[in-house]
Amino acid sequence: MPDPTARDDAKQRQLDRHRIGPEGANLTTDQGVQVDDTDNSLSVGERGPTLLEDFHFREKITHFDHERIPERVVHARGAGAYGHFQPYDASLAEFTAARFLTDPSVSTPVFVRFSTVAGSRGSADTVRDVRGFATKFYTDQGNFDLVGNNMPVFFIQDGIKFPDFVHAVKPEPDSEIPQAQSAHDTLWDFVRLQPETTHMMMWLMSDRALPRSYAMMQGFGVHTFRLVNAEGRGTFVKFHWKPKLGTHSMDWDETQKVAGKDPDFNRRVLWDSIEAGLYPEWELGVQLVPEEDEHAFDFDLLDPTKIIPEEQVPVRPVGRMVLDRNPDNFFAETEQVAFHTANVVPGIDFTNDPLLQARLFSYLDTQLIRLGGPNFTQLPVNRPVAPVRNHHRDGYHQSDIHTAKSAYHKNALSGGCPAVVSEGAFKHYQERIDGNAIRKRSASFADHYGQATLFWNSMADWEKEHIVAAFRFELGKCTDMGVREGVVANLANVDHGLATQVAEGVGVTPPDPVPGAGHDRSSPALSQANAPRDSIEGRKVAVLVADGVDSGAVAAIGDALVDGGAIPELLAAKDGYVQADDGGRVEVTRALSTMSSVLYDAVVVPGGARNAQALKADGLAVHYVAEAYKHGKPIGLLDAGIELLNRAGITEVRTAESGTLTDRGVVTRRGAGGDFAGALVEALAAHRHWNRDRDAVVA
Ligand code: HDD
Repeated sequence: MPDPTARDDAKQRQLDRHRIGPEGANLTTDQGVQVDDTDNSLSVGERGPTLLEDFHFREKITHFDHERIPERVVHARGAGAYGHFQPYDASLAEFTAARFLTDPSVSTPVFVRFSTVAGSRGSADTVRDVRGFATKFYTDQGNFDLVGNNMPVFFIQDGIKFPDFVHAVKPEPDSEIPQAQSAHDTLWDFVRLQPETTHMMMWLMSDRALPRSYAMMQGFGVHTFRLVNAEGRGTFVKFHWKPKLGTHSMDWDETQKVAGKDPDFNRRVLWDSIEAGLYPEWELGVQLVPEEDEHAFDFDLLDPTKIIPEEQVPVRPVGRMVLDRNPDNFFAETEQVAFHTANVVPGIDFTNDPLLQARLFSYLDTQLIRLGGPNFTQLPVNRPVAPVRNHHRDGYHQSDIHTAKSAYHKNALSGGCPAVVSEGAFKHYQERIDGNAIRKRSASFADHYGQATLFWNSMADWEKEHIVAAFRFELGKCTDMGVREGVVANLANVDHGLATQVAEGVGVTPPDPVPGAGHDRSSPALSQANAPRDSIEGRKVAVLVADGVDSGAVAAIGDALVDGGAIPELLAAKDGYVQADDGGRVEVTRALSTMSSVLYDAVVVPGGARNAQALKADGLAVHYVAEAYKHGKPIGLLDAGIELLNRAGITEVRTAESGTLTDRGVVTRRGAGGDFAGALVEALAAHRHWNRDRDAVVA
């Protein structure tokens, strides 16, 4: 059950003052005048022209006409939630003066918005894309925004290229095709001509671009930031979010189907899990680098196309974030929230990463037009809980009433207030800089391939297969053969085997090996194969039922799944109920036809001879099994239910003769032996089972 105490924080109390409900109210105009008819406009006679003096009509239509604001130029599609963050202890105080990171008694309210990058506001959630992971901490020292992504590097090194990159990835300008896709000529033309994109493209072609849910993806601040302690000493820092549920992804074929079956898939899962009290949770971690080690790496800390391998600098746990409240109004909160990398609090500062420096300009600038003027910080979702006092005045949508006569510093008329004080104020880090104005990238940013190779080397075999398949898909959609050739030639700098496999798939001559390219280093932390696999929380399981189903088995499986925090749903040919083998009724959650196997993490077929017979004869039920197999999902089958495997064309799997057996993530049981539910839970926690001949199955 949702924990109501979690919602009583300074931010929620502030928002309460703005929340308005309809209860017991009468309909009025915006001027508060009651309205007795909002269905008929005022006209001359029953069939005559409408009168201009109908102020209610005019106001209603005018307001409607102005309901839309520009969508975000990137990250337009998103979903958000409130929660709170709390540090584990005070150990970071040695490095930062930021109270919210160092006082374990302080729980800081947060608002998080997850997003895709390329698609429009109404585009599908499960496209191949980077996911935004932006967190606003409403700290008592002011707002701190950590505007990150679910991938730790970025496409470009200098923000001046950002408009070029975005123009390349967005739909092509003549036809506005394709929507929310990277598989088109202009993106890959940009990529082949900008080798600094290579490392990020490896991430984008990996399963990281297809997260199973927002609660199952990592977050990264990407840039190297700076922590500053009370004495003014700086330490370089990279921020990491690690999900409690582990980092898990979907299958590419599956995500494409989900985009049609449920375009709101990720948004819905986030919403539903919070409503169900299954609160998404992440651990904040930091990688710390002392300033004297700035040049101790074979890459530049200021280069946003590079990670610091976790094996080199471990991620130090700092605290925990839980999201426990959905917004009340999507537009007011999720759409109007405004994040900005420049929103920092004492104890956190910037570095000279040229991508970060560009962002420090861009976010405020874009918000001025998107939110219509300089007062968007007063919108409820954006308002800090720390007091705001300054001499900013006027502008569109000013909603504060400043009572002072003096709107300037220095003043004596208001007793010198608001006062400029040193104690508790933000003090910019005093870095000594000396140089000429110059348009030139540092030579220390020049290696575009070393970490792309590191990423490739770190992947499990199945992850490599998925990356090759993704490159083939994306380049296979490019109509310009020169684009395909250019990308493949570039990949030869990462790994010759990778380049060759991609080339063979897209009809391009495999490139010659590049002398000196590649190395044999790896970083196990980069592989999703090494993510924790000890929880089934939030997983959805389709239990297929028909008349004659073994109701005892249905109940036992349901209990085991619910105990672990999973969500079983009973699907039948029709809504309502089915007649169980013992004559009782089994309630159906939904009709098979309203859902799809791609909306579940596993499919289970309980026993019962009549049940199995009916499901075998139902092509849709059989398709659930076949498709789940194709997408690597656990399948559980009991007794007569096992027959569905054959019907689905799955022949390579060994099934139980008696007792329980798991093979390739398919759990079967005949008779009474073994712990079927336990084996199913284990297979579900493992997430996906790629050791199958998935291509042999028609689905
Ligand atoms: Fe950005 C939005 C993340 C580079 C300019 N960005 C935006 C959002 C996220 C990121 C998560 C959505 C925030 C929300 O939910 O409202 N952006 C990143 C990351 C980057 C990055 C992790 C590289 C490390 N961005 C980047 C550059 C520029 C921008 C280099 C421009 C020079 N980003 C913007 C923007 C957006 C934005 C145009 C669009 C809407 C907004 O800011 O408020 O200003």
